[in-house]
Amino acid sequence: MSIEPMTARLAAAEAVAREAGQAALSWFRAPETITVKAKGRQDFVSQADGAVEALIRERLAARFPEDGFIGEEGGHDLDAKTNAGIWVVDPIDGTANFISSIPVWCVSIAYVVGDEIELGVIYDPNREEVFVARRGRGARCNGQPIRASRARSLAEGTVGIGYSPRTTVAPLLGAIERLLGADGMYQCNGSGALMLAYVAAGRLLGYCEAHINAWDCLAGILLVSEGGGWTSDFLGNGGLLKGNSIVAAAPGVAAALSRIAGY
Ligand code: LIP
Repeated sequence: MSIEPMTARLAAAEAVAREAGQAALSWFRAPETITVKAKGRQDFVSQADGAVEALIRERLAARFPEDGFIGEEGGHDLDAKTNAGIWVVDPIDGTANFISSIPVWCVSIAYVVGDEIELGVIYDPNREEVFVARRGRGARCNGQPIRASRARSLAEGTVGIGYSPRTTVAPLLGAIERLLGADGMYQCNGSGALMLAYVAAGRLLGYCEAHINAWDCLAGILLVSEGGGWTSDFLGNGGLLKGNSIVAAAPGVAAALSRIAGY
């Protein structure tokens, strides 16, 4: 019996995320073997990132040779003539934590066809949590359905706010000031993918960042929307290759957080 292609891709994405996460965990548990380079200001990479991305790229290309691939470390392989879809991968999201032995990082794999995110998998091997979403079929964590928070006010919880030197500090400081003024609270755990997964699971009320890359956020965006949350239009205006701002929120606080983010 032939398996429907998207079903096959979702099963493969989860299996590859788990294998990649365990490979990353082996590096994480041997910090003396990790060498770190700076790609830019507060933008680090280790040989673990490259090795794990190569593993993911190899496994997916072997199963789905017609698909394109965009990875944080290895760049993109896009052939518009043949692509059935594009895998968008961050092998280790939360790199700053990973290289500092802080167990807050994950593997993020998304699959995009045209302007739709079809599949998203985020695997956190530190907590043994696998977040999975397929467009139109809901979101799950370790097989159990997850949903965005039912909060009606930002005063009821915490919002994740990401930052990188790709933007000035003004959007960050403005968002923090407006959020605190609305009796909200913020956190930044260093992994945009995990913070988006936590919005989908109702642990955070929302997440925003003035500029984030597609490989950091596409899986998380699908998790949030399939968990009943709201997200801004990340892929519009070239977000796949240029990155974009992101606002993701529980439905009851989406308008308030969009105003507070200001982008
Ligand atoms: C990180 C993102 C985070 C962002 C950081 C960094 P990385 O990804 O997940 O949202 O604020 O600047 O880009 O570099 O750890 O894969």
